[in-house]
Amino acid sequence: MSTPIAESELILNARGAIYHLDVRPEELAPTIITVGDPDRVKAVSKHFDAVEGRYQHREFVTHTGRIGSKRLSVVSTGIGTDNIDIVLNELDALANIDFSTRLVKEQPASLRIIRLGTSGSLQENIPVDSFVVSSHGLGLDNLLPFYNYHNTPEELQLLEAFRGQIRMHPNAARPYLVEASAELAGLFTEGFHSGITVTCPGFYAPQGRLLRGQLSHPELIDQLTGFSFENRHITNFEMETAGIYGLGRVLGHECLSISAIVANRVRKEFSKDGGAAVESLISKALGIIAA
Ligand code: R1P
Ligand code: URA
Repeated sequence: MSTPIAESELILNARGAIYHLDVRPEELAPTIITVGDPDRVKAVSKHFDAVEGRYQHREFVTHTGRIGSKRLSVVSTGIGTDNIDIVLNELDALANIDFSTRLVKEQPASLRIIRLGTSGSLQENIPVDSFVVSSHGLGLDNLLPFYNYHNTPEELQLLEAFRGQIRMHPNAARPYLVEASAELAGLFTEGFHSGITVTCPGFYAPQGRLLRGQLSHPELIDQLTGFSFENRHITNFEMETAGIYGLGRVLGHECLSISAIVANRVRKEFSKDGGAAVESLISKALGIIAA
């Protein structure tokens, strides 16, 4: 027999909505688009035929509506896997916990969670303004080790190859790796590059970028670009994908991360109009999601 989840763990506000997102269970759709930038939420929901609700608390903006008969929510996560911990757990709670009894529902629901973000390319032939589907999220952050999760034998092989080829600083977190939802990845093939996405715990030194000072791992970009195992390569890096894939694995959700490339770190180029690239990714992805 299960016990109700305590008020300190499942935190609900005065309108019965979950603490950080300020969303109630009936206000969330089963297909969810996540974006980093709160302003990007309206750039997604402007494509909806109808918006049924808008919610906001801190950097977490949610719009729920529909395209045709497909009900969708778009949620901003802000930046980083620490925020992903909050967003994925609260989305899961909305779907899988009965807020009136505080009990976990007997039949778990699996959400479809698709990140539409921006990213830096690590390959010369993946130019700015192109799109990358993350076949795997490889986390250099420290989120997933706080959870119990399982890896497939293929994931462990790839991870071992990474750990063998790329020696992280001795005080860095131990890298982890989780594969995308094969079902979702299969929908996004034409017009998308695909490869391993490295998720970093920062934008500057953790992505080999430095404005002042010194890097502890100056070879990081070259090593990530050169990684190869059984014809798999690292295509790009950003700051959320591995956390989304990892918590998707822990909580039983189908997850996919797609990025518009705004920087190419090999060619040292930055998009002249990243906003247009993101707009174009949103239109293309929504066409596929709502089909
Ligand atoms: C850094 O500028 C941010 O951009 C990328 C990174 O993952 C990080 O969140 O994604 P978003 O544009 O979706 O926020
Ligand atoms: N987002 C990142 O995290 N890195 C980049 O280089 C561009 C976007």
